[in-house]
Amino acid sequence: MSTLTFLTSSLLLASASFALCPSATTQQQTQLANEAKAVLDGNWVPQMNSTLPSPNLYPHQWSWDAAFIAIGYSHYDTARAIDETEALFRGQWKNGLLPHIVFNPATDESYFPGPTFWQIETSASAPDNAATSGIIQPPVHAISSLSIYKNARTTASKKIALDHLKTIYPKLALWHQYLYTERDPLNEGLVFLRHMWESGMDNSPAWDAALEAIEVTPDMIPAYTRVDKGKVGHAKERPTSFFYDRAVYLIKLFYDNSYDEAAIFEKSPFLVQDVLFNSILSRAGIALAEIADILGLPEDAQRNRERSAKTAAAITSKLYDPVEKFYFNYNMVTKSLIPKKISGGFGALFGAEMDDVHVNSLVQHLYSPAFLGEDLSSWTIPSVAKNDPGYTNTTYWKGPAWLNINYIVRDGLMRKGKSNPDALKIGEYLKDRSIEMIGKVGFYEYFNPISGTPHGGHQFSWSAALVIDWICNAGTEVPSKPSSKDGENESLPKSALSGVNMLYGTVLVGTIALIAAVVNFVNTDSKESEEEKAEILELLHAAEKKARADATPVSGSVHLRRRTLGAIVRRST
Ligand code: 9WN
Repeated sequence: MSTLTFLTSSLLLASASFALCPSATTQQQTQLANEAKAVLDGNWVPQMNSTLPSPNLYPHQWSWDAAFIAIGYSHYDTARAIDETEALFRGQWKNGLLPHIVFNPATDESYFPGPTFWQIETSASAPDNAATSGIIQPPVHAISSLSIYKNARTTASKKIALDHLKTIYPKLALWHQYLYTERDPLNEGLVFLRHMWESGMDNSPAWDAALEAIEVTPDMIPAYTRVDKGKVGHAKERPTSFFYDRAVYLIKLFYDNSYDEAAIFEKSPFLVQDVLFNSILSRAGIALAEIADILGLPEDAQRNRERSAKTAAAITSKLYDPVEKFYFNYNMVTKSLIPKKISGGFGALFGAEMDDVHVNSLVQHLYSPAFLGEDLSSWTIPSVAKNDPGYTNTTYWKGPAWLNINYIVRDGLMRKGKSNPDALKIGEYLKDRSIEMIGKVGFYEYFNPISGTPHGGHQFSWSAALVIDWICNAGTEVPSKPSSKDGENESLPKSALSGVNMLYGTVLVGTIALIAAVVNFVNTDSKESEEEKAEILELLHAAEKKARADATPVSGSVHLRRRTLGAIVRRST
């Protein structure tokens, strides 16, 4: 690397650290994006090279969390987005299984089930140098790696993102290969899940009937102690002991069978095909094909597209119920659809093959009182239909709204609803209302869908990451007052706004100093091409523009900074 290239890289990366969300159109958006950034940066654990989902509840790295988190980082710190992804893949099993948790050895005991409980050493496929769980989560990863590449804004970050694609592609391909071979024994294009946690929507009422069919007595499972209940506001918001007993029962079944997928498929009482998981897989397959194209691997790209299309078609042919006009999960043990209307059903919009009738049937469901209401009175999509007997406002995946689901459904509505104005309207609504809610109450894990009040873990990373993605990708209005139509007595707490703008200003000053140093260098190094110099100068102009836009009254030195930047740019042109 030449000296100038090195300096250019430093400059580009440094400038990226303050140029968060150039597309933000209001001061409120800029502030919220900066607060979100502070959440992610606060949850970053350098020793693990990864980010905690939430500091009080989840002390390790989780799989789909890491993918959403990397999407957030991709807008301001390409290197960290890559670190996050690569840390997760260090836990990948030899057969391609990407575990739902990669454990942080420093905090082994603060989460149940911890690393020893999984007994992954019973499998010949377990990784040699990482402590992990033995189950999976939705495969958002190819989507996030592609986002890292697409969102890289500078030449230097684009280069490291391309290197990342080269490194990660074989691992992603192995991950998808595992899903399509080990988890699709009937070759339907639909993978099966063997644990509720694999869905990411852990205690959804969709699993209640399957769990009730599993007889568990204390002598059948190892003794265990939960640590989650004392860590949230109300223990009743967490899953029940009935649920945990069955979660543990299944883990024991896995290690008793050395994590052999064929044996588990034969013996497990819990085997489901999940709409959301498969829909994400289908979309991730397209992302994987795009990555293969970027890397010049047309045959791989073709194979990924074909597999993705098969999954997309199978979701609609097997999981769409034309009578209920909804997408349902499928119980492979009872060989029947699970007639529970949950938010994951709308996940079909993200990756299933649909015609206008399917899209419209989901849009009508969203407008129904069971979900958002005709007047769109709910804050965001509840995780379960409000008229389901298993619905509650505050218990985890039994009713509360989760930001990642709203993000996925919103994306699907905008893509699949191009000729359906109602779909586009709800899509916009979901984004605006989610941002409004977070701006008001903070970056929590889940939310009462009726009142918008926050629950579960606080400083929740994917809530922060996805807000960054929304604001950086489009620039959404953040109304100052929520137009809540509370259906309950809960009231919205004030947002815990932080002083990130101060920090922001400090970073800006440091960056300007670096810019000055580089400009001096550019002017004296005649060996470098005019093209490279032009690139740096273009960056300087962009940096000045950005600094002007971002300058806020919190700092008294704004005018000085503007003058300094102006002088630097003039001197160099
Ligand atoms: C079990 C980390 C994870 C999320 C899941 C969410 C919750 C864990 C738990 O937290 O699950 O994996 O202990 O409840 O349900 O989607 O990935 O944020």
